[in-house]
Amino acid sequence: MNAFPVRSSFSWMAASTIAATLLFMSRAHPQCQPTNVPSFTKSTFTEPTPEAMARFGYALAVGNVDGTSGDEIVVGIPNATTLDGRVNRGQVVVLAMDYTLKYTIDPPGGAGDPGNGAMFGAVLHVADLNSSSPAEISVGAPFADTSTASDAGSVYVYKWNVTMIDLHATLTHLNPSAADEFGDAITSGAFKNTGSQLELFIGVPYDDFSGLSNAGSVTVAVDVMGSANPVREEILAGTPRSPDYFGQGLAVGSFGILNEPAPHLAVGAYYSNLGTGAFALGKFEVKRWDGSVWKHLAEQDEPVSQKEGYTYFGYALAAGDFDGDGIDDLGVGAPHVGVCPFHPSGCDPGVFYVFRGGSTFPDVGQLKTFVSPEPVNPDSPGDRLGWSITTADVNGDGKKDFVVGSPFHYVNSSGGQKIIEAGRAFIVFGKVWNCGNTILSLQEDSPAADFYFGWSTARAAGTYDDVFAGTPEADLSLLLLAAGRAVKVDFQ
Ligand SMILES: [Ca+2]
Ligand SMILES: [Ca+2]
Ligand SMILES: [Ca+2]
Ligand SMILES: [Ca+2]
Repeated sequence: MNAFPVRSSFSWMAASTIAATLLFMSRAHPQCQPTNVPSFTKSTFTEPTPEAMARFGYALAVGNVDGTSGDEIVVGIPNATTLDGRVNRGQVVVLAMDYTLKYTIDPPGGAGDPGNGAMFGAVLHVADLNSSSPAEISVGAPFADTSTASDAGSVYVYKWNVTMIDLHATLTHLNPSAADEFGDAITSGAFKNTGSQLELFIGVPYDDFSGLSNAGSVTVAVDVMGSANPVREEILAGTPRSPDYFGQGLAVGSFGILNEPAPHLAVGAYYSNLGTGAFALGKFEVKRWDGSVWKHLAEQDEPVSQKEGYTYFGYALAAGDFDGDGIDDLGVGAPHVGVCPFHPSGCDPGVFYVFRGGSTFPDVGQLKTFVSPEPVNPDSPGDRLGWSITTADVNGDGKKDFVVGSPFHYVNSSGGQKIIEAGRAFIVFGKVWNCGNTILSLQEDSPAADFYFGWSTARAAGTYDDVFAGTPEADLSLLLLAAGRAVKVDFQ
């Protein structure tokens, strides 16, 4: 995980009422009906008792996690003071859909205590891991200290237990060492399907082994809910190298690779040089469980930016059927494409790619490339499109839409000034593959510099899925700097 950027100055811009803008990129094609862009309302919510510098909204997830039938909103506050008064330890809150507080989850004490500065809640994953409603909450604390190693990282799995949300398991790396950051990414999938139990996949991008510093790995926790101490396995890159940071981006999908039964696991390695000697090209790899080993199927490096390096290709991944052909497609963020000072149109605007699922996946001949539809601001230190990615079907047409965060993007103030690093999120609407895609640009109603809207994104299922985006450095008042907030975009 990258350290949170230090803000250079504090500023508070007047509230802007700029509406979200629609941008169309169209090409003639007989199947290309106009995209239905539904109407939506935005509402903003905060921690019920906000705390300065706590960074509410750094991570978001939505799902039914308790005994009531509806969904809850799960929000990470990785720099929160916990109930025992310890500062900067991290916390997770579970909110009802009306934003009232339902539960507060503090990191555990005792043997599983992650220590201060653990960033408990920096990463969240909500999924029903045991095919028994409700869903479980997995909380990453990538800077947790284990008994033997500082900042090795831990993941805590919580389950609903009649009246409360209880800690079920504390997971660490099989061989924790300092600064591994176990828990920088978390996802799940049914690869072994032992009793309908999902496996939990945990990225360890700064794992060191065999003399390879920061090669990275993925830990698989098998039958997570069947035991408080689940079996753990390790997935390595096809050819582990230093420093690949393998394991930062994770996505599970069924990508249609020829002769390779689904599901498939895509793993990002955003710093990989692929052994070329070039600097940090970035790649993703594709794996599956073949009954005895986690088999390496394919890999793909950053495809189109003249191999400029330092693109962070693979930093974020998400899977879904974008074009509606029944096969999952892979969205890949490369938020640092456009390296200073070589890039003519500004630094680090970022690029978002969609690789089409199919027999030849991943295939640069079946690739869509999206840049920000807003002009890049040459004064900006970088928009970083592709920093966060979530799939959702916000217009209910059966094609997954990608919600792509660009948290360092400027927005325009009502006076026409560019508000640096206020943040935007873009929704790229799914469409038949050869059709042009529609992009919806979202921003906060009251954007301000260095707030980072779009740092995190999440989806709530519905007839039209709703979208959530976090603004973790939002100041709520002069006394509540960087308390953070989040926005729900309710599509109708
Ligand atoms: Ca519920
Ligand atoms: Ca469950
Ligand atoms: Ca598809
Ligand atoms: Ca859609």
